[in-house]
Amino acid sequence: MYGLYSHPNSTYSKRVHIYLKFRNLEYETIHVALDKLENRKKPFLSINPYGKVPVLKEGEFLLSESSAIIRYLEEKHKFANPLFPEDPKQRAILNQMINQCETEFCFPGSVIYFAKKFVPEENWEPKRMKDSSKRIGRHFDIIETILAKENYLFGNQFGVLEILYAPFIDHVSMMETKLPKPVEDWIDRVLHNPSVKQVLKP
Ligand SMILES: N[C@@H](CCC(=O)N[C@@H](CS)C(=O)NCC(=O)O)C(=O)O
Repeated sequence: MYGLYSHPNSTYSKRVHIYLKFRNLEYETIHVALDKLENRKKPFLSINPYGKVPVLKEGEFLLSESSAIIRYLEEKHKFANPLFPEDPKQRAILNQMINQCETEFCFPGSVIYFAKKFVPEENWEPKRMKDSSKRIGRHFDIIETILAKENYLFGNQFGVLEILYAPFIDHVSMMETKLPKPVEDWIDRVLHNPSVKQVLKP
């Protein structure tokens, strides 16, 4: 059975929980008390020297980075309906979109989320936060061109991108960005997916 080092408020961990539920893979959650900085100390630092969750455990094998974990499990299990296409060009496009999800949405989103959730307002960096909102707005305008025609971002079905976006779009109202209607409808569809709901709205 898999183990998943995780914390209930960790957006990146939630991605892997959603994936494991989506694939009905059996696993146990290993709680890491981020609030007590357990992740910054031994023994957790020998599990992930970067001190971050999630980390997948399979016997002696340890793997961090949410998207790498999902990719590994997908490749290992060879499901009948794989989330990564065989065709190298299609696969490359999906990997490109995964990177854009991280850099153009999750990273600027985390800047805003972290400030609003954990930093007193007098210590916010308004310019950085405004630039982050703008960057997210530009990203939404770009993905709108896909979502105006399709229900999901890749291959017109719920997939790895939706799993990676889900815990972050759950906080989209914090990001002070105008949502194009197709993006708003997509967010609604993603947040109503049964595996997503199981993790985000248990
Ligand atoms: N790129 C990593 C990011 C993981 C990450 O930033 N995890 C956060 C929780 S959401 C964490 O463990 N933070 C603890 C810390 O940085 O001290 C991934 O995709 O898994």
